[in-house]
Amino acid sequence: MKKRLVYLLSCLVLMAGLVSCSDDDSDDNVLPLSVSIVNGDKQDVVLGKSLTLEAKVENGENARYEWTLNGEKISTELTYIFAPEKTGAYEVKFAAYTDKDEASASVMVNVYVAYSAVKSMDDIQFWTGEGECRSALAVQWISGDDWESPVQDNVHLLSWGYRWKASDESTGHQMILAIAKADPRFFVLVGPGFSGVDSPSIRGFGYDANGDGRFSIKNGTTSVTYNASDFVDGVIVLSGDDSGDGYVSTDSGDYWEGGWYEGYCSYYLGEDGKNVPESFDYSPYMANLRQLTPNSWDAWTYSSINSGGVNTYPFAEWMVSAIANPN
Ligand SMILES: [Ca+2]
Repeated sequence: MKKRLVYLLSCLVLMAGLVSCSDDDSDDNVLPLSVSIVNGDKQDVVLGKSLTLEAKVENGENARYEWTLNGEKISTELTYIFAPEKTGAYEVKFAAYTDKDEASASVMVNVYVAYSAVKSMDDIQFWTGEGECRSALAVQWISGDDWESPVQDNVHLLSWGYRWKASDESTGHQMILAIAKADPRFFVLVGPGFSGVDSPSIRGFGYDANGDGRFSIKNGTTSVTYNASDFVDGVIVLSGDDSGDGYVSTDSGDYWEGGWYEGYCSYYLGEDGKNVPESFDYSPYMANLRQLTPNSWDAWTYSSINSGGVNTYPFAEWMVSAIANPN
């Protein structure tokens, strides 16, 4: 392949000089077949919608095309419209064959549930807690590489409702713990804060987005793995040297974000009110020092760099509801 590439490059150089390529070794003279899938190797689609996958083929004269889904042949066209019926991660592969050559490219398509849009607190479907006051928690995960201007399909800003009594003096941290306990899909890593274990910090958020009951994160450096059953009431309290950095979800259909030095969960507060705030401001408090107020909105995002200048804001206009409590 390398040899062929070098030959190709030298041909191009020669052609630029208006000198034609030699026909001496005709087999190697054919430009290599290559294929790619438009929009890249990881794409998301909401369950209920379809995703048009388009392949690009170069030097594929008379080539035969084949799309496969998890190994099964599904189409022989250049374009394949994928209309999944279940959530999950699907490997869709495109291959082109000529008499002498073949090439393929694949895309991992994550199919997630169609969450309901949230414009006001009444739109939130998951509720826990008791009392006359209501607050909302929202956590944002972004899939794909573009965090600054992601497309809506890659923004997952899920929200939960929390009821509390005014006499409880509930904090933002208590709201997170209560929701983690109540929602079997929601997972939280907690670590010590800036003044030790008495001031907890949030180190990570996870969500069993494909709803298969499995959730697992693995640390690429230490190989430490936490499974759903390791979380107690939805929470793992980190100790020792484990900062929460370096974990990734082992299930590409789930959401995970976490860390402390390499990136961190950042905390935003919106204006109190029944409707989703139009914008959120960076919280001046750690969650355990943030006193909830009636109709308050707390939002968390993940920022890749530990710097006040580079933060990922909540895309409030795209807020959706976490899946309602299981029966
Ligand atoms: Ca899962």
